[in-house]
Amino acid sequence: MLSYTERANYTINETAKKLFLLMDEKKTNLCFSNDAITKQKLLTLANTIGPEICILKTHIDIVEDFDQDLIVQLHQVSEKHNFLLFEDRKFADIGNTVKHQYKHGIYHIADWADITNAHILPGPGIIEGLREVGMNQHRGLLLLAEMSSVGSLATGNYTDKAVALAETYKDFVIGFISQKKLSDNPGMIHMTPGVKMQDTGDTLGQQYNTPEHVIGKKGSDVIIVGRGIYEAEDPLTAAKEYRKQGWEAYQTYKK
Ligand code: 5BU
Repeated sequence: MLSYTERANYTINETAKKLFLLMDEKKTNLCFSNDAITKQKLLTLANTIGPEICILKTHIDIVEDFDQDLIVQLHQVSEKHNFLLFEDRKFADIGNTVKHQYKHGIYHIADWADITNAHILPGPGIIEGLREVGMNQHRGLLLLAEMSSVGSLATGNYTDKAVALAETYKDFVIGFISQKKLSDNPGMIHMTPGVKMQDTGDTLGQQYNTPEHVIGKKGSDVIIVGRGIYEAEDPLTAAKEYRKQGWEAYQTYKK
């Protein structure tokens, strides 16, 4: 396998290139899922965990006191600690609608999120709609090829279709949310949620694997960790541990 830096040469998408280089430069393949529901909590966590991560993932629509200042501050924190912003919006409508959801409304996701993601259920039009907005702003899109939850319907042919669609739109699609490596194209990035060291799942269908399993055995690139970090007694110490394990797993896998 190649290093992340070498893999930057296999993508034409600027955000993907930036991410690959940033991962090697900062030596981290950890994405922190910052699922805080208040502005203060979200920013405090972003500042604390920021030095350990390559990406901060948000669900901006769960923040009760959302305002434009949150975006300004989030952007500042991302510059200070050098990580990318990923809004886990999971778009799922027809092209014309997602275009508006991405660009307009309260959140203006395309204006600040380097990366967002989409289901492929509606077919290629969803990618084309998002691409019309995102390409101008040098953004990247991840396709939801698999999910971490029990009984997920994103399997088999559906997953294969996501891989094929990614190749068709590789100027904008930078990779996948998946549970394992799916594409042989080194320019495609695989990000995996459902990562926690202690538990095997929660009461609502989430299923967990370890960083070593996800990166070292399944060949993914980026671990996405939420509660494993922000519910830990000491979130920073936990983040450092996930970072270490994720990084070491890729170095071993790469050989
Ligand atoms: P957790 O606290 O580490 O379980 O949070 C996982 C995060 O990843 C959470 O924000 C989910 O919305 C997100 N997620 C997921 O858990 N599983 C999936 O298949 C996808 C996203 Br796609």
